[in-house]
Order: sequence, then structure tokens, then C-alpha cells
Amino acid sequence: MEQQLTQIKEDALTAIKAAGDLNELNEQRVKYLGKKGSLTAILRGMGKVSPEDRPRIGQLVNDVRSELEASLENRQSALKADELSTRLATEKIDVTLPGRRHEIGHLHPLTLTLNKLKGIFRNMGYSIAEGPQIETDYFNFEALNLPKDHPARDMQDSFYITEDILMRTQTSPVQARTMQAHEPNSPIRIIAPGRVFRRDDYDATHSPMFTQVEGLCIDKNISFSDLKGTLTTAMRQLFSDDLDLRFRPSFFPFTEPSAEVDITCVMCHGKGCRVCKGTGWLEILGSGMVHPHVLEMSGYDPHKVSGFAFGLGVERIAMLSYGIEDLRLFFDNDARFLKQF
Ligand code: 2NM
Repeated sequence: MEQQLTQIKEDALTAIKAAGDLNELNEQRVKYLGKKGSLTAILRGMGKVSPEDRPRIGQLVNDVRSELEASLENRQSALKADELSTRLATEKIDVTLPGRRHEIGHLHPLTLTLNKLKGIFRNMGYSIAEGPQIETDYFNFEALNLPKDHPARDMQDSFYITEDILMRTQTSPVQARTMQAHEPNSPIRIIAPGRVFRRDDYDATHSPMFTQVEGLCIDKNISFSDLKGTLTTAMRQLFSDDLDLRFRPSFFPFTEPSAEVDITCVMCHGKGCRVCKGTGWLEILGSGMVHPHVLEMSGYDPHKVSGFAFGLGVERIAMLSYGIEDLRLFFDNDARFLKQF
């Protein structure tokens, strides 16, 4: 028994010293001190030892156990130290490498353009008005003087939900709603930005959904010169101080007189280029004096107050601002495009 113990001790100490890493060391711990280990087996066999030898042998087993545990502890510390110095020698951190940046998103070019427009009109005393994208026939057409046979009212041209409810084709219903929410004849200065919907093909210049900003100014003695001054100021702040405006007679059911507004081409400064098709002008706005019948229908008295209104497409403004040639880029959500703004 004593001989056996000495043998186990010698073998174990040799094996512990030879263990090359922590895994190997643990295998040795299990082999000798584990539940099925050889020293544990000796301990279990103590019952067969004669009572007079038992204390001495028991003491011996405990001494061997202590010695092996101490040896395992030592070897473990040594192996851990080795491992650490190897890691310190091989794992190098290059503190001169540039840090990894978090990608930060930003506003969409249409939002940037819309924010700029909102700021320009806010500075002129306008409030921002919003309204539903799903409208009634009454607010989208009737209250705006659009006759029953107007092409926009056709199933072919608008998205109808029921016979009486449709996706708004312009943001002017917001203007009509705003007038009706006000005390009759009280002054109004609002812009109504938002999405509008028209049945259209989807190509480089058409989309069934686009973004509009419409404006409405009503007060005593508002004249066409107020319209010209306001739009001139707005367009110069939007693009550049040196551009001019050109008003061409036109027709809209909700305004009389009506005018389409051109600005000096922002690409060639009026010299004539591909973008303005050689004319030096860009068509950018629709506008006019609010039709007396439109004022009346929303409770305003055209003998007491007058107003002007206008509308523009935000996509078109953004395309000219950033030199974008394809409308679809705004809606495709391709990060390679969006990252550029
Ligand atoms: C345009 C062009 C001209 C317009 C008119 C009105 C309202 F509600 F006052 F009648 N809102 N917007 C208007 C006038 C819109 O868009 C091209």
C-alpha cells in the first residue's frame, strides 16, 4: 500500500511537471485526484487496511493529496504566467490605426429641401398647415372650384378609395380646410407641404406620389404685386439672389387670374442649356389670385378680402438644387445615392 502510494506520487509529480498547458494539467488533476482518480481509489480501499495501520496510511494518503494539490497549484500559476507573457508578446494593438466610426444617418434630400422652403416662408410670417392624405371629393375638388368634368376628377387620373373618397391630388384641400376653420375674413398666411397622389407612370420624370408645397395668403388688399414680391423673395432665397422671375398667363380653376412662374435657369444663369432646353428659363411654380368663388365657398367675402395662392413640386426643386436627373432616385432608398447629401 505504501509502495503503491509512493509510485502514484512520483508518477503524478512527473506528469504535473510535464503538462504543457492548462488543459493537460487538468487531465492530470482528474487522473489522480478526480472521483475515479487513482488516489481516490486508494482512499476507498482504506477499509481493507488493518485497524492499527489505518491512521498511518490515512495520514500518508492525505500528505500525498496535499503535495499533489500544491504541485498542481504551482504548475497552474506557472502555465498561466507563460500564457500571459506569450499573449503579451504576440498580441499587439496598433494604437495609431484610425478609429472605427459609427455610421450616422442624415436627412433625406427631399426633407432638406422641404425644411429650407419651410424656413423661408416661416421667416415671412407663414405657418405650416397639414391635412389628411386621404380626402373627400368635396375638399379635394368641389371647394376648389374644380368642375365635374375636370380631367383630374377622372378615375383615370386619381386614386379613388370610394366614389367620394380619394388620395388627395394636391395639398389645396388643406387651404380650404384652413379657411373653413378660421373666423370668416380673418387673415391667413400658411404653406401646406405634403404628399400628393396622381395616377401616373413611374419614370425619370413622373411618379404616382410626389411632394407639394402650396401657399395661401389672405388679407385685406392683397394684390398680384404681393404675390410677385413674395415669390421673388422666396425663389431668390431658395436658389440665388440674382435670379429673375417671369410670370406667364395661365389657367387654374381655383385662381383668377392665374400665372405660371419661371425663374432664370439655375444651371446656366439664363444663357440657355440642356436643362432649360435653351430658353434660359425654368418653369417652377403655379400661382394666382384666389378665385372669388373659392373664397366664398369657404366662408370668406371676396368684397372684403383677397388672396393669392401658389403651388410647387419639392422633387423638382431638389433636382435643380442638387443637379439630380432622375426623380426615382428620391424613392428608391439606395444608400449610395442618399449618402451624398
Ligand atoms: C397651385 C397653383 C395655383 C392653390 C390655390 C389654392 C386655394 F386653396 F387657395 F384655392 N391653394 N393652392 C394653387 C394656385 C395651387 O399649384 C400649382
